[in-house]
Amino acid sequence: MSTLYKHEILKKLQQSGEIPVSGQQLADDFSLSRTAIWKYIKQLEEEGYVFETVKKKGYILKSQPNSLSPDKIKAALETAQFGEQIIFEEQLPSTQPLAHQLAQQGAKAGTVVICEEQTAGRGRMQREWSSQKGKGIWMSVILRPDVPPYEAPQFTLVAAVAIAKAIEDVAEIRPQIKWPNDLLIDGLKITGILTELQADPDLINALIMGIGVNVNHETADFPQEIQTIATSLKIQTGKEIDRAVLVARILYYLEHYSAMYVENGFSPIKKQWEEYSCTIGQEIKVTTLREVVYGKAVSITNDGVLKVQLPDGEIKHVISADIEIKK
Ligand code: BTX
Repeated sequence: MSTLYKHEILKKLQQSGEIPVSGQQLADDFSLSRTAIWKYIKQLEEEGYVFETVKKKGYILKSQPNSLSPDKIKAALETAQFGEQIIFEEQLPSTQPLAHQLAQQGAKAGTVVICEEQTAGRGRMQREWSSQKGKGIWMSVILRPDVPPYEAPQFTLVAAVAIAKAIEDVAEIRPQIKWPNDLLIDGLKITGILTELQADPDLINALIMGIGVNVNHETADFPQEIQTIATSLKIQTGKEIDRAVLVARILYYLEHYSAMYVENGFSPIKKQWEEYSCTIGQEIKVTTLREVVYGKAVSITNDGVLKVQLPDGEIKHVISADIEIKK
């Protein structure tokens, strides 16, 4: 049986809401027999979907499993290409190495590696990223932008805008972006982004965009050492969020904004970035590989570089660093 038909049938039933869709209508829409439609419905039931069958009227989708199955993500997708290929695993050490491997083997732009649990999830500079089973979105997306390698860091900012917009749509809460790679709600970390590169000196072969979003955690689900710095969408909104729908929305905006970046550079996205930013105007501590400086974040440039005014008035351009916002 074709998975393509399965998620198209699912999409129809999702869109129809409380209005029943008849087996005959589905059969006509997809040029399948009614028996084939019935088999697809049974298969979906085995995966945890619950349907109400209304006599002589058809099926109503009553509930969906809060899983990250590719079928479910694809049923919610509204992209041209992103998410066409989804590699799903229950457990991985990290989604990044597998995505790197697939990119080297020629995987298309928009290929997604996603899992329910990471046992060795990582942040920048080999820091740990806690990736609790069934609670969050732990995924890597392969991008193949036609831009020079020195522009790679700007994709972190592009992704931050894409994820912020997706969270706002799906969870109805507005996150803030802390330059360069964190999304915060109420000052606590909800999302981390890890952008890694496969490149020749003047050509990007692939960008591996690692995205971690804390979705349905309770505070006690986080390891003790990050309970005071991390939060989840459920903690913040009081609602259980459908992770597959959020994945689909992130892919939608990631496709949109990364194409916009390749076409027109960062400047058209900068305004959106600034609207979500909690960094600009703040006194910050900047830690780079070489030094620690204090100053005021004054703006970001059209290239996504952070401009920091030091106490003596000098303006420092920061390309890559960790920052801490001083209260
Ligand atoms: P980062 O280096 O900016 O942040 C890592 C720091 O964040 C940790 O040192 C810890 O203090 C804190 N932290 C760890 N886990 C969490 C969490 N779940 N929520 C909030 N704070 C946390 C950020 O790096 C980039 C993270 C990317 C994660 C994705 S998940 C999919 C992909 N696979 C993979 O291994 N990493 C990426």
